[in-house]
Amino acid sequence: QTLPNSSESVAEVRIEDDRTGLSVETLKRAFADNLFYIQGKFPGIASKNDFYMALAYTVRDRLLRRWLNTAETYTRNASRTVAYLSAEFLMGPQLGNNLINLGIYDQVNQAMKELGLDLRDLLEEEEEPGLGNGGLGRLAACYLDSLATLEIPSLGYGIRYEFGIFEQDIKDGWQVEITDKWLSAGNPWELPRPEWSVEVKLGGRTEMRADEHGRFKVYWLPEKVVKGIPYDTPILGYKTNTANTLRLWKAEAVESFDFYAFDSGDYLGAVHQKTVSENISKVLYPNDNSAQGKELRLAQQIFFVSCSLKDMMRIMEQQKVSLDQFHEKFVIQLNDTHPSVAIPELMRLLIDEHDIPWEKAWEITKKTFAYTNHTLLPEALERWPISLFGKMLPRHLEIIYEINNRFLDEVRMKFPDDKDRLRRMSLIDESGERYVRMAYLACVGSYSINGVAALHTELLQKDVLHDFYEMYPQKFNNKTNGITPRRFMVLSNPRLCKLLHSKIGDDWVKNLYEMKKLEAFVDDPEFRHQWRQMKQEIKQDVVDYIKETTGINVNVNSMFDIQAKRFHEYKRQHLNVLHIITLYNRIKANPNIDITPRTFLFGGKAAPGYYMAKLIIKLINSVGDIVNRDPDVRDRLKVVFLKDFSVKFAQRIYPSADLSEQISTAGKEASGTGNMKFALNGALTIGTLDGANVEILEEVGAENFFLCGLTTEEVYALKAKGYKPWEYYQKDPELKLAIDRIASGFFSHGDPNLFKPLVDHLLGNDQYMLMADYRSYIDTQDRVSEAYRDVDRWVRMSILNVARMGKFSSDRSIRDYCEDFWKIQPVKIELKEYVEATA
Ligand code: GFP
Repeated sequence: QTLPNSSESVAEVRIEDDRTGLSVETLKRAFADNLFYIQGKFPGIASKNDFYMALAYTVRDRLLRRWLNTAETYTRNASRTVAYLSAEFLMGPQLGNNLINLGIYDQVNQAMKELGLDLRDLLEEEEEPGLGNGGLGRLAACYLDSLATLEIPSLGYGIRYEFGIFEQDIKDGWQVEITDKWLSAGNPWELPRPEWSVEVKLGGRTEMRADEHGRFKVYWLPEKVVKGIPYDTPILGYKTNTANTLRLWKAEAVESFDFYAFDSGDYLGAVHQKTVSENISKVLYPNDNSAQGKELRLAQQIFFVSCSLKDMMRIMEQQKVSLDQFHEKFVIQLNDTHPSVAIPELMRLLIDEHDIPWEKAWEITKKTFAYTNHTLLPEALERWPISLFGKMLPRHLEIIYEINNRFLDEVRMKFPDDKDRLRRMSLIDESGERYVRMAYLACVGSYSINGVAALHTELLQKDVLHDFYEMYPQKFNNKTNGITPRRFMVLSNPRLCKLLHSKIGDDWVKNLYEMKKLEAFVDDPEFRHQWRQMKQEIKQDVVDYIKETTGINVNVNSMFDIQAKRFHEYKRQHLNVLHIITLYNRIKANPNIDITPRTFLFGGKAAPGYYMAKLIIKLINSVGDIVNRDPDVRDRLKVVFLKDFSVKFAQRIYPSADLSEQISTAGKEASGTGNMKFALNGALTIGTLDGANVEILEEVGAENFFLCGLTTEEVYALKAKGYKPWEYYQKDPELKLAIDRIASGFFSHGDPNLFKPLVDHLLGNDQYMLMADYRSYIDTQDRVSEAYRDVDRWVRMSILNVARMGKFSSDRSIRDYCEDFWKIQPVKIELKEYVEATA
């Protein structure tokens, strides 16, 4: 398949050598060379992984030239830089994306063909770095792509987890977690930079003593020191010469062996220290939206934050920028509160290690940080027990106390005689066990605070951070999330791209608003026919994939109704299940009923400790077992759970969707980004007025969106009035029957206990208000079914959805960040033949 404009390379290359050349011949030579010299194999004995590695190195060589030119330019200009600090980067496979961004997908495809290999097989071979849980980590990855594409100097800083998000298997309908081993076959994309290692202190105590000038200073006497080693991955922009850096830190012991212990015969003791240190970057916490206050997690946070800040200081020294100018050289974006301990850490570095007075250090700090909030769920807001925090970071706790004292003075001044406000806003929660409130620390220490969709920002201001909004209204702003059309369209949906290319060219890849031009073709019957044809082909691929992986036969003409995202009660996959059961019940009551055939596809992982989410997965599989086998259903409904949702998986599945399920309880989903990926690929959305759904609806038009459920105000009002889920159940016979079927054990081999916790929840307090939204959801689904039967109307709506998605490119988001408060300009990278070899 031809990708848009892919024969055009990013830049003219003057010397066509084996490390830089982009022609099919050179690529073939380079590939053979890498197979031989790096993998040490000849084709006859090479494994698929060897071929993948040889190709990856071939591509990496081509990135390096751009990467070094970029680094050299930034160094020479001492360019202002965005440092994006994130505990998660859910990058997805690198090879395909790099081929797209380099503009050599077709050449490589051809080269592989001539060598008797299939590029698609090699792309499949890549183990993706799953260094994130879901939306937050994937957003960080989209933003890196856009930063490079927009030629903005930037560095992503995070943790090089040895084990990323677990692999999900399904056994007897239940989720089973398997350790991820993404590094086991080697990672061709990274370069270790041991020479830039730094040390991070942990634990111990502080002490006040005089320095050599007789001035009293605080000294931190740590209990332990860990080494951080940076591993760099180039992040190439789409058809630019800019290749920025993702720098991930690996933890190691300062000394691999404790020689004293070793000499005295305690071999295990000697390696113990090494193990303890390395644990810090061992594994990603597979949490979503719950903050657990675990010691190792705090260690991970201070570890990568401290490494990154010291790295920035090293860069400044190298570029001869004075530390007073920290905030001019760097803007640090905090991706949620996970890296917010950077605020006291920067203060500590400036004051304790560089003798900058408090006031000055605080000025610099406040002008450096910007904070993005990603959630409204109270249980997701990080707070650390003082006892744990003080034990691990005694100096930081002192600094936080001092920040808090000065901050509360400010509050007192602005709101005199308001004791309750002081209590509410204190960085220390003293209502019971004492905690440090990290979101509040982030608000006080940053000059900008943003939500990730308009509604979310509004709710932050009204509710979760209301006091801070009253205190610092000027800091608050909205930055609606976006997604990169490179990965989630060009790479993942070549069929649609080809069709778009034939009508509107491909300027949309860099300017998604260009998609608007599609509207001109919506009335063209031939185009609509092609659109439908294309969709069928994509769906057929997924039908084959489902058959191959699950053995289930799926009807390609059925509506593909997909909900793919993390499992969480607020996302309400179980509301979707109630719809499936309702349709099933209608068939059971009347086997000849005229029903629009649907295939319900689910994908997503549940946090290993989140019982209810895991039970919902089991419910889906149990309902599927019955529905898929019941002869009365006559294949009109199919339920498929596709295991191990990942970026790779997402790329395969989004293009096939007819309907995208975005049905969170209003006010709970901060933004959502899956909603954007589906719509950009031509799915219609059934959704609540939540997160970015609100803006998607605004853009595509209410007539092209299936809206359902309560609004945020209605949710609040209903809760205030006293919500009684039981009454909805009693009043609605379809709802009652659906719940009764689950409760009776119909889907659990007669066992009424299996799903009892779920049923009790729904009829008891139903925190996420499924009972209240059920009827609206079902009626809307009935409208969806009807609309789907009108093929022409459906295709029109699908085209218009794609055409109107311009706003949701991550390029737009990044541009907004740059213009509004990063205050940073693009820097053009000229591709020189050589980067100076001498200093
Ligand atoms: C969180 C929020 C989402 C939001 C993303 C990115 O996602 O609504 O779209 O962050 O801002 F919940 P998770 O990391 O929880 O998936």
